[in-house]
Parts: sequence; C-alpha cells; structure tokens
Amino acid sequence: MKRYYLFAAVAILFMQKAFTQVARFSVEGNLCVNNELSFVDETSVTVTNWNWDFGDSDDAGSSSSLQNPTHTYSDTGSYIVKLTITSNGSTYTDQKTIQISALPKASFSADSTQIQFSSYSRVFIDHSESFHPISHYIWNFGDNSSPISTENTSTLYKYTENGTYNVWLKVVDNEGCVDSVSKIVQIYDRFFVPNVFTPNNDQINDNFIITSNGITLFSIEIYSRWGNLVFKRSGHEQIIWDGRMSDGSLVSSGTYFYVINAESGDITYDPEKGFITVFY
Ligand SMILES: [Ca+2]
Repeated sequence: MKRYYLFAAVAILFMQKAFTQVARFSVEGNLCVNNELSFVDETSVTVTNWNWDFGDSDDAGSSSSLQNPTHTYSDTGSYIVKLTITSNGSTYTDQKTIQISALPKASFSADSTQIQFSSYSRVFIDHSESFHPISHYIWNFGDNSSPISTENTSTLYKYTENGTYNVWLKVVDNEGCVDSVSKIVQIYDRFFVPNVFTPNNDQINDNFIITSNGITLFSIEIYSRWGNLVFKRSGHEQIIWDGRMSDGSLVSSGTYFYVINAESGDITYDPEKGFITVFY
C-alpha cells in the first residue's frame, strides 16, 4: 500500500515537471495603437538570455533582448509575440497572440437645442467613434470645476457666468484605449428682454429695449398676433424698438411675438422666443 502511494507521488511530480512551462510572460497595458505596452518576463528559472519578437517585423524595434521590454504597435492587427529564453544551455519559448485595436476618436458638440441661447446651460453630446464600445466619458468644462466622469453619451452642464471656455472630452473604450479632444465653447450673457412697454411718448417706458452684454450680434423680429412682421432689426449690445412699424405708424395695443436670433459666427443657437405686450 505504501509503495503505491510513493509511486503515485513520483508520477504526479514527473507530470508536473513535464507540463510546467518554463518560459512565461505577460503583457501589461491597453492593447491599442500607439500605446506603450510592457512585456513582463515571468520565467521562474535562471535565465541567461532573453529574446523577444513582437511580431511586427516591418517596424524597427520589433525585437528586444531586455528582460522586461516595452513596445508600441503603430498599426492595428493581430500579432504573435514570442519570448525565447536560454537557461542552462537550453532554450524555451512562450508565445501569445495579441490583438491591437484602433484608438477611439473623440468628438463632441455643445448644443443649445431646447435651451434658449442666452442660457448658461449647454448640452454636451458625444460624437466619438470607436472600435470597442466606449465605457465612459470624462468632461472637463474648462471653468475650474472638477472633471465629470459619466457613462452617458450626453451631459447637461450649466456655467455660472458668461465667458469663453476650453472644454475637453476624454473617451475611454472598454479596452482602456483613450482619446481626447477640446473645443472652445462660448457662453453668452443673458439677454434682458422686457415683457411690456408703453410707446405713448410720456417718457416712461416708451421703448422696447433688448440688451445683451455686447459680445453677441443678434437680430429680432416682432410679429403681430396675426403673424405679420411689424419690426425687424439687427444689433450689437442693444436693440431699441419704439413701437413703430416700417411706415412710421405705431402698432396697436396688444400682445406681440418676438424671435431673437444670435449671430455669433461658428455657434448655432436655437432662437429665443417670447411675448411683449404693448399698451398706451
Ligand atoms: Ca410710456
């Protein structure tokens, strides 16, 4: 009986030795283009010589004799990485196939859809492209607030004051591959639009005055309740309407509808709309 156990133990030891792989390595880092990967030798025996073949033989630096080299792949694709070690005069190899994927391409827009353009809020919408699904988005809104990490493809952000902000989006795909992009976002001051005026020439509230903080070119159109255009003007900082139509006559009392359009160059806004009441 004892002899049987001894035999079994020796057999297990023999099998372990026969099936134990001598050369071993692991790859650390995100498997994407232009990303430096670390190749870590995990061989347990004493090694006198390491020879790495990174499998992209067209590129310089596709081999290394370091124990733990780094390597960067410049193209997507499947690569066979081979480590050959020399130990006590024998050579051993380990190899792995690694898949190098493309980096995501970060892109976004800052929209004011469904937000009036004089609002300090913007909806930031991701337009990134990626080979792997994007796992999260990191937004830096450029106003010294802490970056926000989210899994949502759109994010509403409200600034506390007008200004020019350099907004950064960093996208991380589920392979850990990263890309980022920045964009200038202009936040304009609020418009001041009164909701009533009295153009009866009594020097009190005789004009409809729309003001901005002066950095926005804008235009206004004012319509009667029947949809007739009664006033139209473009301005900078301020537009004043004295209640007169193009023929010089005063409009009748009642409610009018206005549409303000910002003319701010590269950013498109939804019009700001509202009502103004005229009485005498
Ligand atoms: Ca008045």
